Amino acid sequence: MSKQLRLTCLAVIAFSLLMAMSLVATSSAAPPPGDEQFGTIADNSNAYLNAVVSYSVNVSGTNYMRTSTLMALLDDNHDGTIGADDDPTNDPLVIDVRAADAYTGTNTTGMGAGHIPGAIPVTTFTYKDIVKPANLEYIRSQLALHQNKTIVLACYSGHTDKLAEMALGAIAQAGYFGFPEPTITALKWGNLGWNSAGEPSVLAEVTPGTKDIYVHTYGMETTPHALPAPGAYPIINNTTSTEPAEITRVADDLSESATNPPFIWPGTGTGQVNDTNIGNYTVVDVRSAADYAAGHITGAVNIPFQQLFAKDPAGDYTNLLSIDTSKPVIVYANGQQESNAAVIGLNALGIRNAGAPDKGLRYGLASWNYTYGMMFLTSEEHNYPIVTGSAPGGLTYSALCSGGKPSLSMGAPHAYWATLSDYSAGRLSVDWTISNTGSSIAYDIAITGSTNTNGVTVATALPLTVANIMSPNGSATATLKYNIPVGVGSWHTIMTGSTTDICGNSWSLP
Ligand SMILES: [Ca+2]
Ligand SMILES: [Ca+2]
Repeated sequence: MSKQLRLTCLAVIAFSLLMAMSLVATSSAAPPPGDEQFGTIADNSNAYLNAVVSYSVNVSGTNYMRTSTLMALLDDNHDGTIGADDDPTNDPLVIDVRAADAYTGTNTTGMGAGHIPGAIPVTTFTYKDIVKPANLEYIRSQLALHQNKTIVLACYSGHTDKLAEMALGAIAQAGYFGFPEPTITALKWGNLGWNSAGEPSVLAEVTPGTKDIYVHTYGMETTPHALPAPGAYPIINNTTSTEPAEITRVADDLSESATNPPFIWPGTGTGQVNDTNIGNYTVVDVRSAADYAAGHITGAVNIPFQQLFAKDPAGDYTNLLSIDTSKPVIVYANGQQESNAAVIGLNALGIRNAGAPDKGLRYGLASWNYTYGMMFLTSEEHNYPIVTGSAPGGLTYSALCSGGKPSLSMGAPHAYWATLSDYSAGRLSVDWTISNTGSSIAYDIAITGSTNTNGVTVATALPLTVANIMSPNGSATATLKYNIPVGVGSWHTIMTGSTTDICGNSWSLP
């Protein structure tokens, strides 16, 4: 067992000022031009999809880690068990993004008999929650134990972990975890590839060499289709934060729908896609140009996913804007993994039909026409060790956190009466600019208290969260309201705040 290093700090940022009250005309903030958040999200999505990783890359260029590679890292002495005689220093951080009963092993009906030894669950469970602040805090605290860790996300069968991977990868590219950025990848075929004991019947092999889901032979063609003329930029105004990581985080978080999963099955059932209704959809093939030329779903356009979020030489996101969103959008690749990497980013950017989120083709091209695409191979299935129970594993390394620290400063107050009723009640609004003047990223920035002279009190409930993340030199605005007694024209105020650093250390200010 290791003990995490705890730092204590007493940075004095008490400040005093003489504030003159004045009546300021106010108006609501102007909407953003429209493509500022769009560009931030697209650029970080693009950076992630083009990031070089050191593990396996499949035929379409999508990164993942094979279960045999993970086992070799965990079972260093190759004795078939993962134990004290293995070397923990090269272990990746495995994050299980399945439901709680699958992690604990109480779900025995499917791929839910337990988890990979050492894997940690997301705290609120399932892939959709990966970029919630609580989970990011948890992952950050685990990474802080060893900042060079590779993150390996593991779901049931290797599909939803690619959704989580894209969301997590894009905000990591935006600087959420600080530097160095962790390498993030997903486990090929998920827990099914790790231990296939709970393989669902839908994946059972009926015809040798095939699986049940691959029985369709829907239409394919080799005729290329040109992209239509680009449309307008969607307006994205999800957050008032100007932090690239927070803008990306919120957009990726909002792109997940609890009731409308981002995939569509090939078939003739309700809500499924097949030969006869494929024309009702915009179909985007995100494989390579060579794969597309060799055969693609009838009517599909081709944008390789490495180019999907990229700018053209003129600085426009022409590929993204060329996706026809007048119809629901289906994205596919050889397997579902590759298309899922794109689906989250597209939905986050609002490149989607107004009535439906973009969806990946379930199990990829192989389930549309089993003579194409990437089959689930029996050789990918293993029966590696699993453990049950709810106690998270996680890393057991000595604390390696060192280096810079965040520091908060406050300034440039702007005082105004927000409303007529505030004016009548003597409730003054003050916008504070809160900056990180330290040398590392500040997290969970909050105003925790305020003392004031001349009978002035704070009307806003404290603590007040200012931001989830703030880069060095970054800043955010927080508005506090003050009760001003009649006759008071100025007062002194002192505020206290708190933040945490990359290592999870808490800092109180002053
Ligand atoms: Ca190891
Ligand atoms: Ca071993």
